[in-house]
Amino acid sequence: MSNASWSPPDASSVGSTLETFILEGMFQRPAATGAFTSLLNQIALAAKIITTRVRRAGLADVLGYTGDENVQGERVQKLDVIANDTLIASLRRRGHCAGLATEELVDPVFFANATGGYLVVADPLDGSSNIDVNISIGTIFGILRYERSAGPPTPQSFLRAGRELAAAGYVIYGSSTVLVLTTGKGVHGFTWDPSAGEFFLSHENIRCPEKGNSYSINEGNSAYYTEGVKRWNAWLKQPDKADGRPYSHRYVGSLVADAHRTLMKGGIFAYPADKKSPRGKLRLLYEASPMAFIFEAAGGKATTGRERVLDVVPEELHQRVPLVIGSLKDVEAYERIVGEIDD
Ligand code: AFP
Repeated sequence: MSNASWSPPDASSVGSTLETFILEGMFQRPAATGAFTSLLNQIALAAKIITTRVRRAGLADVLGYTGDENVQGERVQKLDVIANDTLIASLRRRGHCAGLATEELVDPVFFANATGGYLVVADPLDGSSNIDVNISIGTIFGILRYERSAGPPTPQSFLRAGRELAAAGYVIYGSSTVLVLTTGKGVHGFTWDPSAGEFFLSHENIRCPEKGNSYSINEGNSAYYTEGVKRWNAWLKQPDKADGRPYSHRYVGSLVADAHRTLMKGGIFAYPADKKSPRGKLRLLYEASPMAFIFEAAGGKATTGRERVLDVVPEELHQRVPLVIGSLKDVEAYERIVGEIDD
């Protein structure tokens, strides 16, 4: 069926590129040196290279496992290594990034020649187990300021609560490649145009709807749920027309994909602590904190079930944490129902 109100976009109009958008933001702050803009551009460059590799994965002998295990004890995919190496190579340039900690590295890498005051945390390729079956995967990152007068950074320099992030974002390699970015005020999405070789602003000022109608959790773990999570899970499925229940269930198993849908359409994503993973499964530094930062900046909410995710101070680099993110009202309902039972 044709849509009579649609007309083709003006072929002469050129949208704002990611670089222009960042630069314009910088010019509004006269004291800015350009280092932050340049660092974001290096992350965008890594995203461009990774998306190209992901798109050609079936043709370039980069699918499958390397035979190694990462620090989490998970089997490493070849694309995990490529994404990790790409981030290191990109951030090493220009000297703005003093150190990088990722899910794939036992210890952070430090860039000895760097003069800039930023540290980056990242999950270079989130959702690896979905790579071979063409399901959306992504890159998650967070940027921390580092005071150079404190001396060279150490692994402890990364152990900071998410509320201290200067910026966070993710790239989703899905039906299109979209980079979502925030510096804490306003969340913006940029879509990769392969013909122009640029990310263009496509989703300005993303707001997470106040309430949604879908929930996202690994239901296969339900035997391990705490009593509180079981009660919440059952509540979501109880019909209540006025409240929009039952909610639909959506679960991809790539955090970036589940979070992106939740951010855009509303609803809730939960990977709670359970009897199998008493501290949760997702990593605080590389997954939970950046996502929590993005959701809060978009008007949503992020909790461990007991406290605000952005207030959790990491004790170790690869620490795991329960993560519940989504629409404000949906996360509040989770806290209320799960909080009724002390388990
Ligand atoms: P992989 O990178 O090993 O695929 O893990 C993905 C992930 O860290 C996160 O992206 C998902 O939300 C979560 O794990 C899925 O975990 P389950 O397979 O236990 O549901």
